[in-house]
Amino acid sequence: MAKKRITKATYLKWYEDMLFWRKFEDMAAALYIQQKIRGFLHLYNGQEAILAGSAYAMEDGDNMITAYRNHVQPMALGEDPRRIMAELMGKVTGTSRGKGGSMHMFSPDKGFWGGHGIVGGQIPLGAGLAFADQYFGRKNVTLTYMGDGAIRQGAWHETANLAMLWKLPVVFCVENNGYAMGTSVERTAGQTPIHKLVKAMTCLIVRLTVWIQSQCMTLCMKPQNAHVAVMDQRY
Ligand SMILES: Cc1ncc(C[n+]2csc(CCOP(=O)(O)OP(=O)(O)O)c2C)c(N)n1
Ligand SMILES: [Mg+2]
Repeated sequence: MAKKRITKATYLKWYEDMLFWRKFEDMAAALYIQQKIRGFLHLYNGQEAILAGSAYAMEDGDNMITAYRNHVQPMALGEDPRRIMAELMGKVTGTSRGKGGSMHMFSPDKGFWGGHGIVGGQIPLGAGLAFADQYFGRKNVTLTYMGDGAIRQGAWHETANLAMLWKLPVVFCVENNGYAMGTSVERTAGQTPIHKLVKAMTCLIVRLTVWIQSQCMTLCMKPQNAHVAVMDQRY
């Protein structure tokens, strides 16, 4: 990851991208109601600013992995939106040949490794991608996103500890929208806000904070593992 200049053109590009992603998902929601998209459909609406900013910090060869709100991430990394829509509609022309559906987008050639429905399941996988970079001497970073609910998972605690111990080049980004399904963070966390909890597991945080549409994005810029806790609100 690199430190990049943020100009007016950058803000406009972010706004354009976020608007496109929102419209894309609005369309997906309409198709879902018509039952043309089957199964689950978890939208990313309201959280787009996190992606716009953090994808901008990525460089060639960096990787990204997330949970099930995963329709727009591959687009941010250059995937054709038509392939995402095809996947949502179960078509063979989709990114997972129509077999994954809403929660399982994959575009490994673009550095996007899913798309995971098991809460917290992507966290050790993200550390694994980072381990591969370290092992093969590549100077890349893996962005690993998770919801606030995933912080309750043992997989997160084990992975955070190993990442810290082995100094893996992974950035854990906690997208704290205040709820895990219907359960509020206050009802499940001994420590709120969540960044106090993750701080204990953090090697290093270099922060660049940008405000877009009243949402705060915090980007990590150093190739060493770090935790970022971002407050957001789903629309
Ligand atoms: C291991 C596991 N337990 C339970 C579930 C059911 N479940 C689906 S979404 C969810 C809440 C996750 O909340 P959070 O991580 O905050 O993500 P958000 O939906 O807010 O983005 C739960 C418990 C699951 N998918 N996986
Ligand atoms: Mg949540």
